[in-house]
Amino acid sequence: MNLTELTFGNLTFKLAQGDITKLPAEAIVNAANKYLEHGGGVALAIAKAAAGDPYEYIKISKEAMREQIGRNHIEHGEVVVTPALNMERFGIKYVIHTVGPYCGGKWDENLKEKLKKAILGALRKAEELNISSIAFPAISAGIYGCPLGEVVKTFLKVVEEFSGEAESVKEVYLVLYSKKDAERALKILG
Ligand code: AR6
Repeated sequence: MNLTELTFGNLTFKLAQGDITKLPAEAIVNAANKYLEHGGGVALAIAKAAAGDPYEYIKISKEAMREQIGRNHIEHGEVVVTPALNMERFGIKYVIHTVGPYCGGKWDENLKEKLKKAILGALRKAEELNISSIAFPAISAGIYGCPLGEVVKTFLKVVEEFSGEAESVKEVYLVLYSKKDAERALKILG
């Protein structure tokens, strides 16, 4: 599953290919929408893997959002934590929901800043939870239509910047679902 890794201080950035719902990191990140309606893509896969019935996990997520954020939506950079439930058998403890930008094929500095916030928010929450490993999907590179290459480059940049403040977090995975995406990411990191 692991394709390559890069080291930034005490932190290792690992590129992996496969299904994030089975990746043994203490937290996995969900590429959610702002209402935590897990209707498609990796969000639906996580909701099904965690709770069986995705509607049940949507309910759990919305309740957690009300408790943790005090609103019924999140902004870029805000995150919500839910238990991994059935995914605990793979060693996953938490799901950290974050929302990336909608690009629709476009890319600019503003979209990049929104994606950076979404990634950094999840990394900082992992520190707060005192965990050592966290796995991300390619946030915004699916239904939200951001260019995969830019998403991968942005990840690398944020992880490098974050390594300066990381204490408990030692491993950050970027998990690409398809072989084709994984090969493209590998070229960028290579
Ligand atoms: N494991 C790893 N990566 C996956 C998996 C999986 N099981 N399934 C899909 N991907 P997307 P977005 C990849 O569309 O673009 C949802 O409906 C996929 O190949 O899941 O941020 C939410 O509720 C792609 O590279 O997220 C939001 O409404 C990446 O995950 C909206 O989609 C992200 O694709 C968010 O869109």
